[in-house]
Amino acid sequence: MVSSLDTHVGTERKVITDLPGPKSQALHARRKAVVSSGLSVGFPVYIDRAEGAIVVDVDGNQLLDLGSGIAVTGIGHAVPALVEAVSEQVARFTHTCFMVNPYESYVEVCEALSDLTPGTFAKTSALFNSGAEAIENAVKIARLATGKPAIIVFEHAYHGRTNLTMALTAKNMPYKDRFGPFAPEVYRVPMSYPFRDGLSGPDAAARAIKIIESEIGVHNVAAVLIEPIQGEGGFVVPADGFLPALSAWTSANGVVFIADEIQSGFARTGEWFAVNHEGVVPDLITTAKGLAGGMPLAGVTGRAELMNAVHEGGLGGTYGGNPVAAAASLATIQTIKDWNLLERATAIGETMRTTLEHLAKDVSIIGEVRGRGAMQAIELVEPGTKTPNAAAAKAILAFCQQQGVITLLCGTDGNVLRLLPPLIISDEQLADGLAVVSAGVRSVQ
Ligand code: PLZ
Repeated sequence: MVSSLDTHVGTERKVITDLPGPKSQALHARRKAVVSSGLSVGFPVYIDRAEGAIVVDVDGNQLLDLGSGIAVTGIGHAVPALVEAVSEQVARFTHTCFMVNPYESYVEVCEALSDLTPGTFAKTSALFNSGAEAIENAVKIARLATGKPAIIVFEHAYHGRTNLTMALTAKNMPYKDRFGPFAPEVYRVPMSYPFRDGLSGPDAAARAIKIIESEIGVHNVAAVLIEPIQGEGGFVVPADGFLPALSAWTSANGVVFIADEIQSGFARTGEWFAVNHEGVVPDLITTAKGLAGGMPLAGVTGRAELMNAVHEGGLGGTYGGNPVAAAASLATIQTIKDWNLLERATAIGETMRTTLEHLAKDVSIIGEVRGRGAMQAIELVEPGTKTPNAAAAKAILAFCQQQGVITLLCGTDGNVLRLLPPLIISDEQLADGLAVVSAGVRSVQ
């Protein structure tokens, strides 16, 4: 279907120019004249095409993708099933607005979400365009359904860049600085961060709950909103028992438990959702990113009595659940099942973990290796301390970029290097990528 384009891409990393190459540099000069400088520049290498785990730039360099466009192209780039589904849908129709004229694929995506999310109770979904929009809607639904205003969020949280989601996001720079005033009735409590607080999961939960009860008041709280594994905030995996204790407290107190699975969901951690690792069943789950393999789609899924508490017309948007994005999502879900990508994510995680832990033993700037499945990170510290070392993280990232390996940073202190490879990455590609990351760490050490 895409045969008119020469899209064939090799499977190997191959750097043939300095990075960025001359064509990328020329494009970057054009960009500067017309694109707002408010958008950050991670790596100004302009992309021409991509396949599997390889991204090809306009100068013909083949880069190995260990970032998946921030956990979006989880099934890999240009997967044939997705290309076909999207192409066919574009030819059939691109848009009606689901609220004007509905179509089957929207319903099918919601059926799949009911089926894949934890919980055997009746569930319904609503679809949107971006993660932030899904979060906004989850908060709207929780407030309406409970009749209460307060939303509890956590230290290091990231939930988006719209006005409400900026309020929910923890980190000031670059997300919030001078963009206020922010939405009210958002309260932040400490996260479980075992590397830094040394607390057990239940103890960290008791600390957060005590603050909620004494400083906010249970009868004011609509929802507890949490990333089961924090993404932008530093791949913080809460101590075992933290999520179950919070979830039990919300159930006992008529508070809606919202899991933001936008980054951690959709097979990334070796389960459909990160909450599954601890048997936690949220009342509402937000999804985006890996849900549609690169097409913009997001969802809120949860208990029917909450989702359906909203009056008709209370939820919506022009593009939400767009037919092309819905087709991409159905192809993505089928691909995850057909290719056993849950198992593959677990195996990728084990390989990454073994290599990074081995490396951590040899160097003194890795404070901790953490993550679940194909969502792993190293937290960089000043040698032999726990002091965040953002300079080391930046230097490793730059080293990887020069070698043609795409990695990402995160963390409130910018000192965490995270790896989010596409789940179709081959063993050879993964070994190659990890060798470059290891060399990067050793070059900084
Ligand atoms: N919730 C857990 O990870 C998006 C942000 C990139 P949107 N993370 C990438 C950037 O710098 O803007 C994210 C997330 C979690 C919500 C969001 C927001 O999703 O699709 O970017 O709106």
